[in-house]
Amino acid sequence: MRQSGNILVIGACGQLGTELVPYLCARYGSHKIIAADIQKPLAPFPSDFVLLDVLDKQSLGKIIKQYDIQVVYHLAAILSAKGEQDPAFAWKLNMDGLFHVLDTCVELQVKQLFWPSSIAVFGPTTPKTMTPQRCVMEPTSMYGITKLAGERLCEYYFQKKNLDIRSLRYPGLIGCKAAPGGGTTDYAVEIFHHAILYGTYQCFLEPDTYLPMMYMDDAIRATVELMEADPKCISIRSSYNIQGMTFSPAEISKSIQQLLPEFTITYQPDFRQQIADSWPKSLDDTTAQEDWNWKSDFDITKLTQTFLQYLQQNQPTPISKLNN
Ligand code: AKB
Repeated sequence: MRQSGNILVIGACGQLGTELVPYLCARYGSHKIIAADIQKPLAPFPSDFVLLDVLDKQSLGKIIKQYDIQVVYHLAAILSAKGEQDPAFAWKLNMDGLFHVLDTCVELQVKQLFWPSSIAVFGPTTPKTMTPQRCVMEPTSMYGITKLAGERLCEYYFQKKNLDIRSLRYPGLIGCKAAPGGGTTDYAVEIFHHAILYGTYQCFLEPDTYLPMMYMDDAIRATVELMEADPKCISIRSSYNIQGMTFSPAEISKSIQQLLPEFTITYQPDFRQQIADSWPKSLDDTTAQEDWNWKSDFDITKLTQTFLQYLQQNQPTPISKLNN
């Protein structure tokens, strides 16, 4: 079911939005997409762009009315590592922002809403491997707490207000086009840039810290496939588990060394280690597979080849450094 009507992407300048907006423009036409963010984009979007602070509910409503928005992707959030530096603001932005979007969507009869959840909803008491869709969830980071509360709100608004809201529990997202902003899984993006620029990387997690990860192309395809799925197939209105790949810093560095044999890695774990240790290693995404045919495409080898090739073509890196 392709989306009809105009689409607003809030938090468009973030890691996900930077790649989602051009994808939506290509799929539905640039004239149907409005990108919004609290800051101006570094490079222009193919769509219209508006400045928006999601804490300003009045402006949000004005934009939705002005552009006759039917579908909203609300991506603005403070992530796990940044959230620990200012937990009160993480709560405010993540929760008040979500409330504003939910209420405005209901008030203005927006047809569909996408809101991202995260593996951060899980905590130390959650089963670590093949984490089930439904299980014990006791997150210990402020980000995780807001995401779990957000999931409950989403289901509440679906049941009580009939809002067609859909959500994914994203693993660590790895994209080559935009920098991640303040997450615990950010090392998996930084490592590629440092490998190309300096030939070495100091990792803030221990070598054997296994986490669920996903290449951006898979994440965007999952998002749009979920949004286009027949509502009758959507059995989860909190948020779906989706699995891409699982690896540790030691494993991704070995994968990089296959192509850049001189690459070296050192380890200096910081406060983010504790956050990572509280998260699962892999997720059971059977429900997403059964409901809307979810299947990931990228494994660690394809990720490494794609990312390094992109950086090779888009940054001034001597070709001889790549060994493929
Ligand atoms: C983070 O590390 O905070 C995010 C996430 C897993 O949601 N990438």
